[in-house]
Amino acid sequence: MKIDVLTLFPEMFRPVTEESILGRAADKGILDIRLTDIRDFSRDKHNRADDYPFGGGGGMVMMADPIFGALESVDAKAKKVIYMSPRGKILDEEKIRELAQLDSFVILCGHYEGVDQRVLDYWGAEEISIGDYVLTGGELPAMVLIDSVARLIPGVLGNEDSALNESVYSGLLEHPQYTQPREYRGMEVPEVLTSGNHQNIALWKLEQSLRLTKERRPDLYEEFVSHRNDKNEDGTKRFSKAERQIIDKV
Ligand code: 4FD
Repeated sequence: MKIDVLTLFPEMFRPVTEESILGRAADKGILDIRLTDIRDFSRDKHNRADDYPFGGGGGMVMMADPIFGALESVDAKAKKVIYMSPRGKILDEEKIRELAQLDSFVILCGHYEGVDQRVLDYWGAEEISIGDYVLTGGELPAMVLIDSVARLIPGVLGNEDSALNESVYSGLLEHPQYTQPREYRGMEVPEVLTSGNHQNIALWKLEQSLRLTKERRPDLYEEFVSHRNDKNEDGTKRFSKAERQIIDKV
């Protein structure tokens, strides 16, 4: 997957895109993140990329021309253009899965009070928000988007931390996790997890996920429970008798 990022601060992305899991994906050739400095496309004698807003109101607005130049340089007419913005639709797992299917897309990062509206209108930009709060720029939201999409691309995560692991009981919060040592400062790991009984372990995880979801996210819990009798594609039941007993108990 190729992702073009248009920003006034390309250096912000290097540590995130070159380190750890995303860096390894780049080395493997699975992920190609290209950084474009919008300022390189300024034709102003002082390399300006922003100006005062028409109509007043304070702050600065990123000018259309450098952004048009940057978008043309990455052949954005043929691609989906995403604009990180507090006005956008809030990012969720459904949108992340949709983007993970694409071969390429472009992310535009705004700063100050955002970009000239004509950029968004002309390029048909899709506005995406990572939550109801305002940041000084779209760079951190872009990194959140990139990370969330990248981990769904086959080969990016090792088998160990595969995204598939989560989809088993998707729609529920994750159960608690433990690792060595079995006892730490008097606190024991739940015995079932060290029992070697994989059926009991799976049921324990389901029960923990259900309890946590009921307490913290009653909306997700109600949605999950309403599907307790669903069938799989092949007509078999989605949940075993033991699983349905747990669901009814919680
Ligand atoms: N919640 C988000 C995105 C960008 C941002 C900006 C208009 C400010 C938060 C357009 C105003 C962009 C988000 C830059 N803050 N700040 O996803």
